[in-house]
Amino acid sequence: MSLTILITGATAGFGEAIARRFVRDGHRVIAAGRRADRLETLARELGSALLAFPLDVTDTAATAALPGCLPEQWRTVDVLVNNAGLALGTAPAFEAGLEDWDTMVATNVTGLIRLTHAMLPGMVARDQGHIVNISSSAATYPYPGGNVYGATKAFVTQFSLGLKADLVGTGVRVTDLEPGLAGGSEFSQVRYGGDAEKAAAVYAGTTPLSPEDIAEAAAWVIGLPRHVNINRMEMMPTCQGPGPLVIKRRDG
Ligand code: NDP
Ligand code: 8X3
Repeated sequence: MSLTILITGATAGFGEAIARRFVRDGHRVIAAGRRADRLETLARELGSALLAFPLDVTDTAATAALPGCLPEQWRTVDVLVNNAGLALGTAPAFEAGLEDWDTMVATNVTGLIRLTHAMLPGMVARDQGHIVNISSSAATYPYPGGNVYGATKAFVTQFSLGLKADLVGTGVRVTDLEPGLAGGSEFSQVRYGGDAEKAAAVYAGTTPLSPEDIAEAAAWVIGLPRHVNINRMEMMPTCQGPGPLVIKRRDG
């Protein structure tokens, strides 16, 4: 069955890979993101199954206008993939910039809940839909310098579970995808303010998850029969795993 799928953050990384995958699978994709030129390039490449839809998820007026501001034949959104998000910096909390914290909260938390708020009523009225939220392993496993980023993702995971609780009795599904170390996207470049060397070092000597791996997971969860809901999916590359709790020992 061909679905209409709105993906935020489709200009790069996971979102772009998910958009490509879903079009390949025969779905119609509304590709959202701030960089309109990239969306247009994607639309030219993928054809009429993809609608380029410039959107900043922190723009409250723009998100509130959804889905009514979409072209009429694109308004019935079956699946919302809340993928847009970012980490800014790895400084400890006592050195981090408030502006970075505000941007992460505005994008990863407020943008995501506003998009969801805009799209849910239609899904419930149609008794069919699927919210796929892109959280992170950082939601569960804290690490130094992950402070607000990890907290925003913990919010996403808990919000997903709360949505699932509210939607019992409707035909609307909710899935929280929680990837660990993933390369092939702009994530680390953005986190390190464009420092390509630092960004590359994150993946040195590893085989991280790829955007296509995340797209595979997204394709699987939305393709399952309607009575099956994957609540959470934590995925890591084989080379990654949780570590022991850190202990600072006194000298001597
Ligand atoms: P990328 O930086 O490659 O992609 C992030 C996307 O989010 C871009 O398309 C960007 O588009 C978009 N975006 C950022 N801010 C906004 C905004 N205000 N409004 C609309 N779109 C926005 O990173 P990834 O693909 O790796 O990350 C995608 C998601 O996956 C994020 O939520 C991230 O936290 C999460 N994640 C990433 C992991 C990783 O290791 N890479 C692991 C686990 C989770 P544009 O700038 O054009 O607006
Ligand atoms: C991105 C993965 O480990 O950098 O969410 O937080 S991590």
